[in-house]
Amino acid sequence: MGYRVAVVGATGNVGREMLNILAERQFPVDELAVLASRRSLGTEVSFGERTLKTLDLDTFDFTGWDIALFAVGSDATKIYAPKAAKVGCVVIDNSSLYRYDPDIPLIVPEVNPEAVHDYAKKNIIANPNCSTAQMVVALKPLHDRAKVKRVVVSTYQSVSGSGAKGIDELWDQTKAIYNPTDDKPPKTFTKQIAFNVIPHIDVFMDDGSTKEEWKMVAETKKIVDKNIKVTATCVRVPVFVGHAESINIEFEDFLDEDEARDILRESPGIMVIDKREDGGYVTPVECVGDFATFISRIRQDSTIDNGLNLWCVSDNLRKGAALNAVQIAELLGREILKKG
Ligand code: 11C
Repeated sequence: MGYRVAVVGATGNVGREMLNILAERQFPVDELAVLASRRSLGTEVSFGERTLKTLDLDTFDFTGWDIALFAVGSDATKIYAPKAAKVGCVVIDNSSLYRYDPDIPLIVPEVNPEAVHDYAKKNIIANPNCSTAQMVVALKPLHDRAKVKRVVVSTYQSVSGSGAKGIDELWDQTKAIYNPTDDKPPKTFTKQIAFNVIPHIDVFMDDGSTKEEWKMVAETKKIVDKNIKVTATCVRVPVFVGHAESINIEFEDFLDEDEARDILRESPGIMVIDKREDGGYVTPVECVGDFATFISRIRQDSTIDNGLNLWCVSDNLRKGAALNAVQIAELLGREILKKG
């Protein structure tokens, strides 16, 4: 016996990836409902070999459904997630709405799987922001060995983090560069994204950081350890899919770069590609469609006592969103629901 699973926001980039990943990982699905807003109603989506028609989220009754994977914005989540949770369907939510609620676990299965046992307080589990997810996968095994004190991270985030409209804007502006009569002013981003980089993701906060940067701080504390200090600069780059991060870590104890490489090699969800030669590292285009978080450029930071630098790349639509959500569903199934 398997699960009755609903995917909410099935026509979006993340919703479609959720369906791909459920099929690829052969999640034990007995019945699948693909839900969308009225605007996208009837749109067809693929699930393995099958093509499914989307149903109306507004009128859908979640009674009797085991798990709902939500991939819609916070506004829609606020309306529909409590409806599902109330009738016993466990919500795994990809929006930022519930991430900082102390009664709702925020889970990266490689890092804090034990938090799944707190799901029942609200019947909702939150999925982290993409830039946090890949970073904490890398931090956790190193933290277990040498205790992370402080992290300085700079991100290089692809336009797919802003959804399909971000992808379209990069595509249209890139074409327009070669055709100056075809002006494509910024709409989704605040400045030109083609052939440019923009140090601004999400809204500005009072202290001068952006919300994306704040999320990396707050979510790392909630998922890994509240004592870890994080300072982040988040930057949008003209890449379609795949977020990259330059991570500088200061530890309590000394950790040699070779030992760090060995630890990361043995850790779940991580693929180390770290040869000190041309091309001996991973870039975003190479990680697209993959499940792993790739780590390269592992090296000592000789400017502090116990410091390491590394380069971390992952598919933001997968580990950063859909894959992590499906892994949470697998964890929930294994530990709690036990049907599959
Ligand atoms: C981006 N990280 O790359 C964002 C997208 O809080 O789930 C995901 C926003 C979130 O633009």
